[in-house]
Amino acid sequence: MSVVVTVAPTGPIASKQDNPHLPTQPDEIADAVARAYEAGASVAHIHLRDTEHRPTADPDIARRTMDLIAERCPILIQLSTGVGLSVPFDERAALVELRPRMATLNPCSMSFGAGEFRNPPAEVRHLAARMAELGVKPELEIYDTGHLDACLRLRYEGLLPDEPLQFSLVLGVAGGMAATPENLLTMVRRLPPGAVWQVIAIGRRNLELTAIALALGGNARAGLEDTLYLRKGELSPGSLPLVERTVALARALDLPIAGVEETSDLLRLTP
Ligand code: KMH
Ligand code: ZN
Repeated sequence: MSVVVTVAPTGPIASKQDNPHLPTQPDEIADAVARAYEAGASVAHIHLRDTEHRPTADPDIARRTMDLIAERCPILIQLSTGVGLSVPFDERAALVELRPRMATLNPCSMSFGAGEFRNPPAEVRHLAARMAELGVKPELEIYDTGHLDACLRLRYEGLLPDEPLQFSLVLGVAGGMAATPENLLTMVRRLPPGAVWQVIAIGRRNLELTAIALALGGNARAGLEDTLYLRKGELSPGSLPLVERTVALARALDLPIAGVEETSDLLRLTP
C-alpha cells in the first residue's frame, strides 16, 4: 500500500521568532507547499495567517493561498478548520465554503497548551453535515481516546461520508494524549476496519512516532506545524527537509509514495 505524505508548513501556534523559516504569508506558504510537492507530498494541510502573522480564517487570504498553490502544483489542498485558538468557530467553519478537496474536523473541545480549543458538539455536527453536503472530505482529528468515539457517533448519525474514514492521531498536544508509542498503538487498534490514518506527532518525538506509524501501515505528515526542529537543538530550515526525511523513511521501509491521483483515489475524494 502506498503512503500518503501530507505537508503541514504552518500551524496555529508557532511564530517566526520560534523559527524564522516558518511561512506565514500566502506566497511563502505556496512556496513551501510547492517544494514539498516536488519532494513527494500529495496533500497540503493549510493554516492561514494575516499580515500581522496572526491565525486567521479570512476567506480572501484562504482563496489567495489556494490559488497560489494551484498555480504552482496540483497538490490536494486540505484546509485546517482548527485555524487557531483565538478564531471563532463560525469563521473557522466558513472555510469549507471555499470547497477545498479536504478539510480537518476537530470533534471535541479541549485544553490546548495554555489555551482552549473550542469545538462545541452542535457546531461540530453542523460543520460535519455541511462538509458532507459540499463533498469536502473530513480528516478527523483525534487528540484523545474519547474523540474517536465522538467521531463514530457522527458516523452513526450519518454525518460522515462513505468509507474510508480518514483519521489523524494527534499525539503530544498538552491537553491531549502524550506522544508515546503505547498511545499510538492503542489508538491504531481501536480504529474501525478500513480506516485510513496518519500520526501527527507534535514536538520532540515526531520522527520516532512517524517511523512507528509508517511501520504500522499509517500515512505520514511532516512540516513545521508539528516540529520546528530537525533534531535536538537544530531548527529545521523550512518544511522541505522534514518532508524529504519522511519520504526517505518510507522508501527505506520499501513503501511507495502515493502521488496526487493515487491519493485522491485512496481517499475517495469528490472530483
Ligand atoms: N495542529 C495540530 C495539533 C487542525 O489543524 O485542524 C492538529 C491539526 C488539526 O493540524
Ligand atoms: Zn493544523
